[in-house]
Amino acid sequence: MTGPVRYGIAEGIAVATIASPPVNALSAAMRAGLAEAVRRACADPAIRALVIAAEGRTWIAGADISEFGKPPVSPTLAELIAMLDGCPKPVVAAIHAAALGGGLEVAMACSARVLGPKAKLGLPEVKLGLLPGSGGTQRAPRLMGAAAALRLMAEGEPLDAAAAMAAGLGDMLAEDDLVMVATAHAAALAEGPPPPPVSRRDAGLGPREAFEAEAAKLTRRAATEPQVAAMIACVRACYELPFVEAVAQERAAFLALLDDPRSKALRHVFFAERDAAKIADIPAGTAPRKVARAAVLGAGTMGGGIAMCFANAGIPVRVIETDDAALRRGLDRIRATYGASVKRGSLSAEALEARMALIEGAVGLEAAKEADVIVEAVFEEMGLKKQVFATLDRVAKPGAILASNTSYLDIDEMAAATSRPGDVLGMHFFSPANVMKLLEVVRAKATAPDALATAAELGRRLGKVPVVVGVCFGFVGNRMLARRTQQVERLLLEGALPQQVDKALTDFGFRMGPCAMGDLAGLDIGWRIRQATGKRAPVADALVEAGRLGQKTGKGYYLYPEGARAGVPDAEVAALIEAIAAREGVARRAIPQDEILDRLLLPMVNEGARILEEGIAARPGDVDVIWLHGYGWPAWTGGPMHWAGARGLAQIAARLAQFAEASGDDSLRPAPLLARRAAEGRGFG
Ligand code: 3H9
Repeated sequence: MTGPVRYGIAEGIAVATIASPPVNALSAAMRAGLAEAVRRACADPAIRALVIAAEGRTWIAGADISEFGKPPVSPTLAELIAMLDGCPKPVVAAIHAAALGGGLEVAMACSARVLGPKAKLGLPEVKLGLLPGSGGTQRAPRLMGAAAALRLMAEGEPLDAAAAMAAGLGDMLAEDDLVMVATAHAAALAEGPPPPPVSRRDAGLGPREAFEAEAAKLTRRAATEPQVAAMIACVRACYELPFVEAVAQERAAFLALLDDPRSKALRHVFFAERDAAKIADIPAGTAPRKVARAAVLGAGTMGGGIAMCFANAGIPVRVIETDDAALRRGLDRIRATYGASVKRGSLSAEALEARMALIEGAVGLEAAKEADVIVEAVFEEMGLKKQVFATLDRVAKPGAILASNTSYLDIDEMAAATSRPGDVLGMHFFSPANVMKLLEVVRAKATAPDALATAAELGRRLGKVPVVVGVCFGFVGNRMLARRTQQVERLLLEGALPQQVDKALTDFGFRMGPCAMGDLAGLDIGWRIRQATGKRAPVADALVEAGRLGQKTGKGYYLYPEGARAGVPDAEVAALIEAIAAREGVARRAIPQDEILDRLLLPMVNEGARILEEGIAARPGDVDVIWLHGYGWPAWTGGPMHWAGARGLAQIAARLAQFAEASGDDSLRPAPLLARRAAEGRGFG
């Protein structure tokens, strides 16, 4: 048998081996290969049982997500699974790595599962806005109990081999020789009476009360995540409906979810995240440079957070400051941040010490000379940055990556301060750097392809989602954010209050609105940038000038009585805004929430279109990934560019034109790319 499934026979046991790189997804060809193996094993009287094994980094990663929404090709996964379920000879799954989604559903339709030490079993469909759609909601409860199965599906996180054994998903653990052990197990099963198919093991469901208690814990999520509501209903059907009817209910629910815009958006995110890792237009096979040691310049909040990223990834890092006192403060802050994780129970005391042991403090730039990558996180001032880069040019070893963590300054200018601009790029972390997933890798004019590949690979080693962007003021994320910030200011002057602005965004799905966010970060940050760039924001400036810097001073857009983390609206702020509006000659009016939302989001989409047209971002999905991982844009809307496309660019263009008309601000006119795509009836993708 050719194709992705090899068929072999050893001592009366057939072994079907899957090899379909990269992840053994259940493509049409693979389903056909497996179905053929089952048919052949059943038809051959010399065969007593069948083992399904696989090669590669996963056992089966699940259904082929890229086939979703296309016409079904027989044998469908449901047909294959029905064949396995009805197979008169024992079928044993020999699982060496991840069996996810449809992959685990295949395994659960087998008579038994033998796990290798690196096996991982999970049903991650929830993350794609789906539920297991090939009998998983019926078989997992019969193997592990309905309550535990519901938890597995709702969390979407895989169990490792030991946990899967304890849960009842695995029948046997094979420390080594997995296929041999599975073959022996299959032969043993063939000796006795055939094991009942999992579809008939109703005794495994466990008490209904335990399931209902688990379902009750998911009430809140079920209200907003349709896939969670559907999985509760399907698992409940285990108790109420015959297996075949319950599977039909699951199928109908799966198809309905597949069509839901939220699932479409989450599937877009899945591929966009993976595409973002691909760097356009660098020669194929460009090898990244070796990174064994790092240095971070600056032990402030940002520098400290970046140093923690290296230590968390097991990379020794030197944190460099200009004097002992600043260094001490920085190192103390890092220890305190780790200490908080130990208190919360998310880090052990030993791990804290192990990570601190990887972080070494030093004074003076000479200390950066052994590092393979140097990230500067010094004060945002071009003169200082250029000085730092000129010094690094002298001290850094040849081939070291010289990276700036600047949020908006010109990296080309910094590169020009060195004699090795090919080694210079941006690594823009987001605050708090040790937590936020996004890393903008900024490609300057002269950045060498292998330097870029190194930064992107390093980003992944640090557990980040790296996205390559070009040089411009604020790069992608902050450049779009500036459009939103501008609108916040105008909305406040024209009639909205901070709590109304924030509510528009939290109702949309952001965890926090821009005013609460500003208070958390400190309003002085934006103020300092405006001072340096000659811009003004009457309301935000007035708050800072009145000493209202945000949470750290107990008041900003909101009041924070006695160190409270959630702010309360403050009448003083309302009065201040009204006074400034009067001073600026702006007549205030009640602004409906949908207008607030559109005025916050549409100018960002417009800026995203300009960014794409200028080539600052390579793909619309890259812009989405940046907003999802750097700014908390709700994933189930797919990110700004996907969301805009799904809503309809024609409508967005019309709305922007209205805003431009009403405000006299031409920058709100639909960007050429947006206008073109709107006219063509297309999205950005
Ligand atoms: C399902 O099963 C529904 C059923 O219940 C019912 C159906 C009727 N399909 O992540 P990586 C590609 S829903 C298609 O970088 P890693 C991926 O795009 C599915 N393609 O590797 C990438 O392509 P490229 C439930 C897939 O080693 C390449 O493989 N299963 C699929 O870091 C490498 O991926 C899931 O949700 C797929 N299912 O991580 C699991 N999976 O190179 C989804 C991957 O062109 N997958 N690709 O960019 C994962 O979580 C990770 O890929 C995995 C490997 C952990 C497996």
